[in-house]
Amino acid sequence: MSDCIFCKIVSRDIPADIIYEDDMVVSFKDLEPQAPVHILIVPKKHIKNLNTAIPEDKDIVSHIMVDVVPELAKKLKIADDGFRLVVNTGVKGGQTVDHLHFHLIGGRSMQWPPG
Ligand code: IU
Repeated sequence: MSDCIFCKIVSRDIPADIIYEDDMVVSFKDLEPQAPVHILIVPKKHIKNLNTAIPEDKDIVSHIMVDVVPELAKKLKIADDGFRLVVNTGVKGGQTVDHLHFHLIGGRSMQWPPG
Protein backbone atom coordinates (compact mmCIF):
# COMPACT_ATOMS: atom_id res chain seq x y z
CA MET A 1 0.00 0.00 0.00
CA SER A 2 1.52 3.27 -1.12
CA ASP A 3 0.82 5.30 2.03
CA CYS A 4 1.71 2.59 4.56
CA ILE A 5 4.89 3.26 6.52
CA PHE A 6 5.64 -0.42 7.13
CA CYS A 7 5.18 -1.20 3.42
CA LYS A 8 7.76 1.53 2.80
CA ILE A 9 10.14 -0.11 5.28
CA VAL A 10 9.59 -3.47 3.55
CA SER A 11 10.38 -1.90 0.16
CA ARG A 12 13.35 0.03 1.62
CA ASP A 13 11.80 3.35 0.66
CA ILE A 14 12.31 4.49 4.22
CA PRO A 15 15.13 3.27 6.46
CA ALA A 16 14.84 0.96 9.44
CA ASP A 17 17.28 -1.11 11.44
CA ILE A 18 16.42 -4.41 9.76
CA ILE A 19 17.66 -7.48 11.58
CA TYR A 20 15.98 -10.28 9.63
CA GLU A 21 14.29 -10.87 6.30
CA ASP A 22 12.92 -13.82 4.38
CA ASP A 23 10.43 -14.25 1.56
CA MET A 24 7.42 -13.55 3.80
CA VAL A 25 8.54 -11.12 6.51
CA VAL A 26 10.84 -8.31 7.53
CA SER A 27 11.90 -7.68 11.11
CA PHE A 28 13.39 -4.45 12.41
CA LYS A 29 14.12 -2.66 15.68
CA ASP A 30 11.24 -0.63 17.09
CA LEU A 31 11.98 3.12 16.95
CA GLU A 32 10.70 3.56 20.51
CA PRO A 33 11.84 0.42 22.33
CA GLN A 34 9.88 -0.49 25.46
CA ALA A 35 12.48 -2.99 26.68
CA PRO A 36 16.14 -3.85 26.05
CA VAL A 37 14.97 -6.02 23.15
CA HIS A 38 12.01 -4.70 21.14
CA ILE A 39 11.64 -5.68 17.53
CA LEU A 40 8.74 -5.74 15.10
CA ILE A 41 8.01 -8.64 12.77
CA VAL A 42 6.02 -7.50 9.76
CA PRO A 43 4.56 -9.50 6.87
CA LYS A 44 5.72 -8.25 3.48
CA LYS A 45 2.12 -8.51 2.33
CA HIS A 46 -0.01 -5.58 3.48
CA ILE A 47 -2.52 -6.99 5.97
CA LYS A 48 -4.23 -4.33 8.10
CA ASN A 49 -4.55 -6.46 11.23
CA LEU A 50 -5.80 -9.82 12.51
CA ASN A 51 -9.39 -8.75 11.85
CA THR A 52 -8.73 -8.48 8.14
CA ALA A 53 -6.45 -11.49 7.71
CA ILE A 54 -7.93 -14.03 5.32
CA PRO A 55 -7.46 -17.82 5.16
CA GLU A 56 -4.57 -17.54 2.70
CA ASP A 57 -2.70 -15.46 5.31
CA LYS A 58 -2.53 -18.44 7.67
CA ASP A 59 0.84 -19.46 6.24
CA ILE A 60 2.29 -16.04 7.02
CA VAL A 61 0.93 -15.86 10.55
CA SER A 62 1.98 -19.40 11.43
CA HIS A 63 5.40 -18.84 9.85
CA ILE A 64 5.90 -15.83 12.10
CA MET A 65 4.79 -17.63 15.25
CA VAL A 66 6.30 -21.06 14.64
CA ASP A 67 9.49 -20.21 12.73
CA VAL A 68 10.48 -16.56 12.99
CA VAL A 69 9.70 -15.75 16.62
CA PRO A 70 11.62 -18.71 18.10
CA GLU A 71 14.54 -18.13 15.74
CA LEU A 72 14.80 -14.43 16.54
CA ALA A 73 14.27 -15.00 20.25
CA LYS A 74 17.22 -17.37 20.19
CA LYS A 75 19.32 -15.02 18.08
CA LEU A 76 18.54 -12.10 20.41
CA LYS A 77 19.24 -14.25 23.49
CA ILE A 78 15.80 -13.85 25.07
CA ALA A 79 14.52 -17.39 24.46
CA ASP A 80 15.68 -18.92 27.73
CA ASP A 81 14.54 -16.12 30.06
CA GLY A 82 11.29 -15.60 28.20
CA PHE A 83 9.72 -12.84 26.20
CA ARG A 84 6.40 -11.27 25.27
CA LEU A 85 4.76 -11.34 21.84
CA VAL A 86 2.17 -8.60 21.33
CA VAL A 87 -0.22 -7.98 18.46
CA ASN A 88 -2.09 -4.74 19.13
CA THR A 89 -5.29 -4.84 17.10
CA GLY A 90 -7.61 -1.95 16.39
CA VAL A 91 -8.11 1.32 18.22
CA LYS A 92 -8.80 -0.03 21.71
CA GLY A 93 -6.08 -2.62 21.23
CA GLY A 94 -3.59 0.20 20.88
CA GLN A 95 -2.76 -0.35 17.22
CA THR A 96 -1.23 2.82 15.77
CA VAL A 97 0.17 1.47 12.49
CA ASP A 98 -2.40 -0.23 10.27
CA HIS A 99 -0.10 -2.95 8.94
CA LEU A 100 -0.12 -6.22 10.90
CA HIS A 101 2.94 -6.45 13.14
CA PHE A 102 4.14 -8.60 16.00
CA HIS A 103 6.08 -6.92 18.81
CA LEU A 104 8.76 -9.25 20.19
CA ILE A 105 9.79 -7.78 23.52
CA GLY A 106 12.30 -9.08 26.05
CA GLY A 107 15.35 -8.47 28.15
CA ARG A 108 13.43 -7.51 31.29
CA SER A 109 10.61 -8.88 33.46
CA MET A 110 7.13 -8.09 32.16
CA GLN A 111 4.15 -6.88 34.16
CA TRP A 112 0.58 -8.14 34.09
CA PRO A 113 -1.99 -6.80 33.44
CA PRO A 114 -0.66 -4.71 30.57
CA GLY A 115 -1.60 -1.04 30.43
P1 IU B 1 1.37 -0.41 17.50
O1 IU B 1 1.14 -1.82 18.01
O2 IU B 1 0.66 -0.15 16.19
O3 IU B 1 1.09 0.66 18.50
O4 IU B 1 2.92 -0.35 17.24
C1 IU B 1 3.54 0.45 16.30
C2 IU B 1 4.99 0.43 16.64
O5 IU B 1 5.71 0.85 15.52
C3 IU B 1 5.39 1.36 17.80
O6 IU B 1 6.03 0.60 18.81
C4 IU B 1 6.33 2.34 17.15
O7 IU B 1 7.38 2.72 17.99
C5 IU B 1 6.83 1.56 15.96
N1 IU B 1 7.29 2.31 14.82
C6 IU B 1 8.55 2.09 14.32
O8 IU B 1 9.31 1.30 14.83
N2 IU B 1 8.95 2.78 13.21
C7 IU B 1 8.14 3.68 12.59
O9 IU B 1 8.53 4.28 11.60
C8 IU B 1 6.83 3.87 13.15
C9 IU B 1 6.43 3.19 14.25
I1 IU B 1 5.52 5.25 12.33
